[in-house]
Amino acid sequence: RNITVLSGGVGGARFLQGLLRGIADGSLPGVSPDAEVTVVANTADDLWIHGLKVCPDLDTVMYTLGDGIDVERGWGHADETWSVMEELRAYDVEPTWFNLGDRDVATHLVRTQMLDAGYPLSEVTEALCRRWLLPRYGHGVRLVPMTDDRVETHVAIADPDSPSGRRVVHFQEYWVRLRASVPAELLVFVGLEESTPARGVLDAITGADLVILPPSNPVVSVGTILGVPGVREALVRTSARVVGISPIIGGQHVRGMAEQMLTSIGVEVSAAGVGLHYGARTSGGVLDGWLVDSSDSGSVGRLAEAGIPTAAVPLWMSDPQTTARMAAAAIDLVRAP
Ligand code: GDP
Ligand code: FO1
Ligand code: CA
Repeated sequence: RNITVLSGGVGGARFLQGLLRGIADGSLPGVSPDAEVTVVANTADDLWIHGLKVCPDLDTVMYTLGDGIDVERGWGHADETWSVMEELRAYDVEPTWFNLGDRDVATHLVRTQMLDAGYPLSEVTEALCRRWLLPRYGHGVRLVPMTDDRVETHVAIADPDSPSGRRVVHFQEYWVRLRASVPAELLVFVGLEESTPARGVLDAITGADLVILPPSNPVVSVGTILGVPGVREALVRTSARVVGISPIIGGQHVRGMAEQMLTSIGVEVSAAGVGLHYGARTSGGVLDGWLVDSSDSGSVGRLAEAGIPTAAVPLWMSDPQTTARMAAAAIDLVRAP
């Protein structure tokens, strides 16, 4: 059983904890405990800062599945210290709005020196995962970046001082410094159209029995992965069933900035809006099935009419066991009869 998950950071990582729990305890219908999971992670959040390459979604998945994550923050290490940041501030070196923990800095130092030595990001990720994933999951879990090429989400925001009335900031500045408090007037995915899927990404999709779109940000996490040339085509042609899970519950995101991102691209901020945005595979989209939260059960009819079989189940990922039940419902929805 090969399962491929297209993931962002916190939402995708939480979902993966449940999926892996369900695989381990054999509670997923038709999924054997030796099922292998390939995680294709978004890299458009990545940021070069203080000379270091930071890959937030890769690191959030890696630290979460490796039990090194700070659970409350959802990013960076647990029991972190901030001496490097204190020293950068003492030198008055900007930007200081992006916080790098001392332990986290070591990850970025290893990654940056391997990139400088010519290793592609996918091989760097594999090396880092020898510490975080291999001892725990063996070859049951593989984490790959969507591409080895540099891709960055940038956001155009209003700026009265600029002749164009706008200025562009990196996604991380939009989220971390601005807290997505101003409208994202335009999203620019720098380098995405020129990027190529990392080694193994297309095979992971075409060779899977099941592909899952977890409740990650549909625009800047899953959307960017779908935007890597070749990925969408692989999803349409794969013999795998493709099932998605809504990150929007009751018309709101659970955390983060999906509301702002969906609004920016003109997609309705609702479980149905996101499902229709991904589209039914039978009409050129990617979904064979879509999970909405019980509170959104009213949208099941609208989605079914659009050719998207939909189920309404609890979608709050409060703990891995609960999330495992959500994963089971997703698998059940698209299981071959
Ligand atoms: P990021 O890269 O760190 O922003 O993480 P992702 O893109 O993987 O996931 C972010 C999305 O996860 C947000 O849009 C949230 O609405 C969604 N999310 C977080 N927790 C939950 C949850 O418990 N249930 C559901 N359905 N979505 C969630
Ligand atoms: N998120 C914040 O809200 N504040 C931060 O200072 C911050 C630093 C940071 C450092 C490394 C890293 O891997 C992630 C970090 N994040 C931080 C989260 C980051 O903004 C993620 O990209 C978001 O969760 C959206 O994906
Ligand atoms: Ca992210």
